[in-house]
Order: sequence, then C-alpha cells, then structure tokens
Amino acid sequence: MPPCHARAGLRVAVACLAILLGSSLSPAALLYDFGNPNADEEQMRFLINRARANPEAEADRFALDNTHPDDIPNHTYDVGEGITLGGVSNQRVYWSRYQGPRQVLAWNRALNVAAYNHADDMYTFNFFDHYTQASRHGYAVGYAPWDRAYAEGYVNHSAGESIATNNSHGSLDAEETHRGFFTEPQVTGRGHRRNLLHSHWREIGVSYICRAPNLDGWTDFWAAEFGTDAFYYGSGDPWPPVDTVFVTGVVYDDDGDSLYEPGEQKAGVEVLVYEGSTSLKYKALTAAGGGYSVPLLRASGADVPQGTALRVLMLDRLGHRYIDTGGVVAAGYVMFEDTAVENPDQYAQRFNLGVNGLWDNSIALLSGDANLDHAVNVGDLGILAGHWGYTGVNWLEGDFSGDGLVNVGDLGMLAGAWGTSSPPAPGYSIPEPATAAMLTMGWLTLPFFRRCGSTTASPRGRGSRGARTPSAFTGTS
Ligand SMILES: [Ca+2]
Ligand SMILES: [Ca+2]
Ligand SMILES: [Ca+2]
Ligand SMILES: [Ca+2]
Repeated sequence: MPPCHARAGLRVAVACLAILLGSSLSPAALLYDFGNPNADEEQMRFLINRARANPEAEADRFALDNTHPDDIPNHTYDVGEGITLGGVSNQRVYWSRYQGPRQVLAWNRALNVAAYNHADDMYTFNFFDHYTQASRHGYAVGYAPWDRAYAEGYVNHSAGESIATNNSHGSLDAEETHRGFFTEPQVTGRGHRRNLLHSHWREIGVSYICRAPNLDGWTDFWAAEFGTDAFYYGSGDPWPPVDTVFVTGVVYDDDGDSLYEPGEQKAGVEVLVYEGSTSLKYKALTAAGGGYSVPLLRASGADVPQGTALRVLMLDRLGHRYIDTGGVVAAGYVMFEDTAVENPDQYAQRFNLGVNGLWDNSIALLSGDANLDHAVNVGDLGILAGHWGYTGVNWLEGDFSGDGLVNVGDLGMLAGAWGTSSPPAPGYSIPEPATAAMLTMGWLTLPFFRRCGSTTASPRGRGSRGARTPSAFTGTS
C-alpha cells in the first residue's frame, strides 16, 4: 500500500474522531481468574472431559468388559464394568445413569489452588491421603477435600477428589493416570471412574507436581478436585447455590489426532465472549496449558439463559491470527448417581458450554480491523472513534496494540493498514439454538454434601512402592 494512503487514512481518522467522540459503548470485560493450569494439567482435564462426553465410548476405548450377567446384550453397559449397586434389582438401571454425555468441566481458581496445595502437602510431609495430615498452606489436620476447597473460597455443596502418586520421576503422565483412574481393576467399586463421571460436577482443579524423591522416595503427585455449588438443599441450607456456568475449553494446535497434548497449547490467547454485539462481563487469557474459563454472566451480572447463542473470539495479537467460533448455552438434568433409590430426583440446571479453539481454524488478523470483517475501512474507524480514550477495552473496541487503551497508537495502526483486506473467514456461523442435550435420565433423592458431609468411600492407603497407586475419593455417596 502506498504511504500516501496511510496519510490520507489518518486525516480521515482525525476528521471522523471529531464527529464520533462520545458514542455509547458497553463496559469493558474484566479479566477472569481461573488459575494457571499447565499443559499436563490441561491434558488431564481434556481426557476427563473426553470421558464425560461419551462414557461408554471411553469404556470401549479402554477395552473394558462388563462381565455381570445383567449386561444384556453383551457390551451394552461396559461403562458399568466392576461397579454394582446394592439394593438395585436391575443393575442396568444404575449403569445407565453413567451413560450419555455429561457437561464439560470448567477450570476453577479455588479448586486449582486446593489441588496444588494438597499435592504439595502430600509431597512435603510424605503422606498419601484425602485427609490433610500436615500442611504448609494453612489446612488443619483432618481437612477433607471440601474443607480445602472451602478454605480457598469455593463454597461447595459437593466436592470430590482423586489422587495418584509414584516413585519414578516424571513417568506418571496424564494419559497413564487417566487410564488408571478410569479402568483401575485393582480398586473395588471403581470409585475413580464414578468420580470423574458424576453428572453433577461442574468445575475442576488439577495439580501435577514432579520433583526429586521425598523422604520415602515419592516423586510425582496428581490431585484432581471436582466440585459443584449449584444445588440447593431446602430451607436449612445456609449457603445459597451459585448458578454460574461457564464457557470453557482449550486453544491448541493439534497434530492431527484430535487430542490435546502438551506442546500443542496456545498460551496467552485472548478469549472474548459476545452475546450479539455485547461483551459478557468477563474475558480470559488462555493459561500456560492453553485452557480457559469465562463465566456466562452479562455485564449486569445476570446469568446468560439457556438457548443463548454466543460468539467466542480467540485472538493472538502477536501472531496476527484469530479464531471466530461459538456455541449455544444448553441445559438439562443432573443427579447423584450412586443411590439405591430406583427413581432418584433430577436437578435441572444450565450446563457449561465447551468451546475449544483449534488453531487450524485460525485466520489472519488484520491490524485495524476492529469489526473483523476482513477489511480496514471507515467501519473500523467509527468503532475506534467511538471508544477514543477509553481504558480496559479490547480489539473489537479499537485497541489494536493490546494495551487496553484506545489512543493515537491504535489510530496509527489503523491508518497504516487503511484500505487493506484479507480473504473472508471460513464458513463458521453461530449455530441456532437447538434442543438442549439431556444428561442420562436418572432418579435419585438429592443428597446434601457440605464441608462436613459424610463419606463412605474411604481413603486408600499407599500401594506398594513402585506401583502406580491411584486412589479415589468422593463425598457423594
Ligand atoms: Ca458383558
Ligand atoms: Ca494432538
Ligand atoms: Ca473491518
Ligand atoms: Ca491500544
């Protein structure tokens, strides 16, 4: 582009600014803190969410074989391998509660902190237990997973935990650990499988630490914390439920196997979520492992309702690429699966919306193209002018430099690109709201679990040295 176009563009820009200053705008999105999970931890969440998307397919992937006579026809309920429920006359009723999709789990800061602190305490003080035995993070002896989550600010109505350790430095990767949790032939009742599949979980925190051998030689520790605070337990419940759900996922440059793996993550990508042309209250930057969570809250703080179509933009300013995608907020039912009641209560709620960003779908990001129509022109100038002088704003408001401020630097970038264009985006469009996906139909009395909820899945002791000894725990039984 000849330099004279840039100068002409700049003059036009200045002229338009005088006209357009003072245009209305929506408040800037706030940065949402969900923690900073690394690539190993992101892989663990990815695999858990893969299992949750289709539990029976995960069972088949791991070649589980349900040998119970109620598995009729054979291999219909392989997800039920090794698990039966006393008091249920027909085990198929119970197993079917673990079939069908369950909502994707969103990153949560408090659960991530609780997971790290517990892994760190187990390593530092040389124990392997769901209950705190010693802590340098302020946890009292005897603290359970829900106590630690609560201490970090997660006012849970239900929480659970899975932990694993070994003594072979760096060899307990996410894939192996997930496989162990899901299959675990050595653990009666398959508590870890049930733990990661519970339909009522909504959020997760994961920590993986890998260090020099501790006093007894243990090196790698995994802690996965599951939680929800979406339930209301009648008039006696002193803690009101929090109904916030999230759009969540991972941005990654896949090698072609459709699986997220360490090394594929895209960190530091801005994730902006829009309802029509209006930004939600929060935005996110993808974490070290490429993951993100953004609460589905309008700028007013109101919940984004079921059926809402959302646009999700993932911007890499430095790499000049972006992904334009989205999804529709769905709702359905969750339950507490592990009950002998034939017809347990179901609990209606909106679900987290899973939106991954596949880098193969990214397209060129033109400097100055505020409205992302692949041309830099007067439309973008009007947007920039309308936000002139504002702070805490983003690309779509005219902050092209990434400093959160719309000023002469952004105007210069726009002017410098004046008149340029790029090929249109691939044919993504916001999907129409569809029939909400339903979770497995089930029937159960809603149990109530809080910080002091009872447990029946007792913590398991450390296994023999050298063996991988994942252990399950859940407060939901
Ligand atoms: Ca079978
Ligand atoms: Ca891959
Ligand atoms: Ca444009
Ligand atoms: Ca700027």
